[in-house]
Parts: sequence; C-alpha cells; structure tokens
Amino acid sequence: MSQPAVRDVTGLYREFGDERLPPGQREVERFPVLSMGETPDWNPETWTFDVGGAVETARSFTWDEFRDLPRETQRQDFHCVTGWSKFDCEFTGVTATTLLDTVGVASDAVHVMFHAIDGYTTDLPLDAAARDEVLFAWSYDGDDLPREHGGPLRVVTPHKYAYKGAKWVDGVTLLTEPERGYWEQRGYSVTANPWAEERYS
Ligand SMILES: Nc1nc2c(c(=O)[nH]1)N[C@H]1C(S)=C(S)[C@@H](COP(=O)(O)O)O[C@H]1N2
Ligand SMILES: [Mo]
Repeated sequence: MSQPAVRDVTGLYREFGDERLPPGQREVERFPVLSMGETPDWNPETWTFDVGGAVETARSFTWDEFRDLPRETQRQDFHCVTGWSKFDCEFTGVTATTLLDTVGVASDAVHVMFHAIDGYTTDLPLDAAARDEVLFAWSYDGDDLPREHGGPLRVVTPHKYAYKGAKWVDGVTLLTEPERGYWEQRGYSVTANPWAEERYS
C-alpha cells in the first residue's frame, strides 16, 4: 500500500510574520511533554467524541466512527508558549473544517470550546478554530500518538501556541458567546498568535 501524501503546512507562518520561528521562541529537537496533571486513563469501549452547542446536528462519535471520518496527514510546526518550538511534526487526523462541515455550524456560532478527559478546556474564536490546519490527530510521525502527548486523540494548532491544542480531546462545543478555557481563565491569551507574542491577556 502506498503511503498517504503529506500536506506541508509549515509555510502558514507567512500569514502572520516573516520568520518561521516566532519571536522569543527557540527550536528544540525532542518533543517535550507539558501537562497540567497526570496522563488520564482512556477506555475505548465507553469513549465518545461529542460535538454540540450551536450546531445543526449534535453528534456523538464512537472511536471507530471518528476514525472513519476523512483523514489527512500534515507536516506542521508546534509552538509552546513557554518558549520552545518543534518543527516538522507529522500528524494524522481529521481537520476541524471536515469535522465542522459534518455537523454543520449554526449561523450564530462565534466561538469554540474544546473539552478533554483530564478536565482541560481551551477556547478559540470560530474563525481561528475552523481551519484546515487544525487537526484532531491520533498519529504522530507515523505511529499512534503517544499517551503523554494526548493519545488517543488530541488537537494541534500550528497557527497558535500549543495550549490551544487539547490533548485527550473528547468534545467540542460551538458557542454563541465567547467563554474561557483552563489557561485562558488564568491569564493566557484567547487569541494566542505566536508571531504577535500573544502569550498573556
Ligand atoms: N488535555 C490537556 N491538553 C493540553 C494540556 C493539558 O494539560 N491537558 N497542556 C497544554 C499545553 S500548555 C501544551 S504546551 C501542550 C503540550 O503538548 P505536549 O505535551 O504534547 O508537548 O498541550 C496542551 N494541551
Ligand atoms: Mo504550554
């Protein structure tokens, strides 16, 4: 079987700045782990991925149903707000645009909240969330996503600091008014553009 084509989105920085490495960041080779707590347990029998709120059709996906959605492999950069960036990560998963098209976004939706099984939440304006480069990813560099990096499923947000990418994600809520996620309630930026160094609000 031939390998799926990899879509290289590492050039997206040109939308935001002149340099691939955002200001105040340093490039690292290894992939550090940053979690607020322990890596949570995951039960594939009972796990569901729920999309609700301001959508046309609320949906609850089983693991198999989620994995049947159209998938894509992308080469992306990863920027942590604490100052490290990792270039050329390959993630496979479902794009946010595919997922949102599947449920249909209601006309009054303006904001998105991501939920994870460790209780983590993070939020983004709808236009920042509904992008092809936002992936709900289950694979990293050709292998299953390691549990400490958010396996079985995480979000990656190469256009934002990485706290916008919920590890162990199990749901998305479309909102008609902005609400704040875990770090956003604690002073981190809602918009989190690395090229504008939007670290805190
Ligand atoms: N569910 C969950 N997602 C999370 C976090 C977390 O603690 N829990 N930490 C965030 C932060 S602050 C960062 S920098 C990245 C780190 O991802 P990594 O551990 O794969 O490097 O995950 C983000 N997503
Ligand atoms: Mo972070």
